[in-house]
Parts: sequence; structure tokens; C-alpha cells
Amino acid sequence: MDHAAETQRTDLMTITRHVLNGQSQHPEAHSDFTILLSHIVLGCKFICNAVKKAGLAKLIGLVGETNVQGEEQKKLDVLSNEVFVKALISSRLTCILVSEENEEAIIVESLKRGRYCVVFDPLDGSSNIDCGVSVGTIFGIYMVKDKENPTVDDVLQSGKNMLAAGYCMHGSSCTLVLSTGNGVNGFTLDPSIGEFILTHPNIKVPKKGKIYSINEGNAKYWDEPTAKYVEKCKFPEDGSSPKSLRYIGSMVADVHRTLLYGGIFLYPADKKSPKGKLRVLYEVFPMSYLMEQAGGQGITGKQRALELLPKTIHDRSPIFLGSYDDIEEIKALYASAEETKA
Ligand code: AFP
Repeated sequence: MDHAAETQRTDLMTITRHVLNGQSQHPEAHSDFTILLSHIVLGCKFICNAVKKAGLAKLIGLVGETNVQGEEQKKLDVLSNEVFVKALISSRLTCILVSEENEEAIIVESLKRGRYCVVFDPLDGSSNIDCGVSVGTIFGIYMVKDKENPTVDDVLQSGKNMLAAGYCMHGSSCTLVLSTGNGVNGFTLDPSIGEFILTHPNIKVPKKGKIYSINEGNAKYWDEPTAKYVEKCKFPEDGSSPKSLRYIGSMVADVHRTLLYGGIFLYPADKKSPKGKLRVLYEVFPMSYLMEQAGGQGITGKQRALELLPKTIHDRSPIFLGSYDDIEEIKALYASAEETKA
């Protein structure tokens, strides 16, 4: 993709314009959705800006314990969460919010209620912030069954029911990747005009990739299919070249690279984390949705990840995401391990 040529374009395809265009092709879609999205975009812009300033925290008192005026300052993940929650509630279009930062689901007061449920992790990978690694905001959107009587069950749905999902990567640039169920598009924030511009139209993950991405420090705890798969990446039996290893430890950055370059991202269940580490509602589902929409796959090992039915809002699951063919390989290893057990 020629970014230079793209930025020179005068006919700017902003994220709002892109979503509105999509709606005009599907009249059944509701303009409320565009408004909700603009509130999510606002939250992302705020977080992006705060992350950029994080390195100056000690100097200007943006984060940390106490600033020069002696005021208590909020940690970046707490601040990001507050901004995101308030941006969503003020849209008057949400009903239930689930955030990585809040133990309980937030049921929006009836006067400000709308028909959408939003699940999100406002600042995923935040343990990486101090060393300047890309972090991200992940979100998924559902429809509530009955906005007069919302319950937590409205968000404990299969990921297949999501209406849209996306992430915003706060890195060298701020990139928002979104799917509303009709492919995946990437938008880059142009800070001079404060708009996300379409820079990565119709993202397709390569059918097979050359990169694997896993925390190898957990190798001691892995199950057999994961161990076998990683061995095959390093010592392929079919005469192909070994895959390269890339692991940032920040899901949005690792998945973003996988989406653009292909390959596989693995966070398996292991002896230390028997249910896996990553959270179903706001990590596994949105990323699996995006990966499928881009032509790849997201599985738990045994099943399609989007078919999971979470029991609680912070449930975890093992997850394998990436290029179609690479996921087929790990799927086959799990299937044969099951057969051997039977
Ligand atoms: P933090 O938000 O605590 O930094 O965790 C990030 C994360 O949930 C996800 O973004 C990474 O993919 C994963 O954890 C990395 O986990 P390991 O450090 O166990 O590899």
C-alpha cells in the first residue's frame, strides 16, 4: 500500500464517511451505529494522545502518584477506562458496558440507555508502556435483547453475534482497525486534522505466513500440540524454511502484525494457566472476529473461538489466531491429540 500517495489524496475517506457509506448500501443498518462509533473513536483519540505523553509523565505529572500541585494523578489504564466509559455513556446509545478494568458489568442508567452493549479493554498491554512498546484499545459491539431489562446475559453471548469489532493501536502512529461484518479496514489518525483516514482498505491476512508469535518462556508448561507446532515452526519437516519468531507481549501489536504480514499468534492454555490467559469477551472475540473477516481463523485449539459461550464476563480462553493454513496445522495437531486420548 502506498501510504505517501494515500495521504496526498484530497478526497479524504474518514472513518465516519466510510461507515456511513456502508450504511447507505445496507438501509437496514441504523445511523445510531455511526454515532456510537464516533464516541468510540473519541475515546481512542484521547487514549492515543495520553499514551504519547506517557514518557513525560514524571516531568509534567500526567501519570504517577502526585503531580507538582500535590494532586493525586491517575494511572493511564484507569484514566483511559474512565474516558472510554464516559464517552460511551454520553452517546446515550449503550446499555451494558464490560471493561477489563471493572470487575462488574456497568448497566447504564435508564435515561441514558440505548440498545448497544460494548465490551472493551481500554489499554491492553499496559505493562509495556514504560518501555514505549505499542499498546492498544480493543472493543466489540453487541445488541441488547431488551433495553428496558438489560442483564449480564446480554453480553454472555457467542462471539458470532457481535455486530462489529475493532482495535486501536497506539504506536508510532495511531491505527484503528475495524470490521462491521463486511471485511476489515484500517484507518490512521492524521493528527493535523484529528481524523482517522482510510489507509488500509480491505485487509486480507496472507493465506500462510512466515512468522510465529508466542511467549516461549512458557515452553516448560505447554501441552503437546503447542510444543509440536512450535517445533515444526523451527524445524519444518516439509523442506520449507523455518518461521521467524516475533513476540511483543502486547496483543494488539502482535495481532496487528499477524493481520498484515500473516503467520500465527498463539496464547495456549498451559500447566500454569489451564484456561489460557487472554479474556474471551474483550480480547479473544474481537480479535477472532477481525481475523475471520480478513480471511484467517481464530480457534481455541478444539473449536472456533467465536463459538465459545462465556460463563462470566472475565472468562479466559486459549487462542490461536492467524493465517488460514497456519491455523489448519495447529487444528490438526489438537484433533490428533484428541483422537489419541479417545
Ligand atoms: P498487560 O495488559 O498486563 O500488559 O497484558 C497484556 C496481555 O493481556 C496481552 O496484551 C498480551 O498478548 C499478553 O498479555 C502477554 O502475556 P505474557 O506476558 O504472559 O506473554
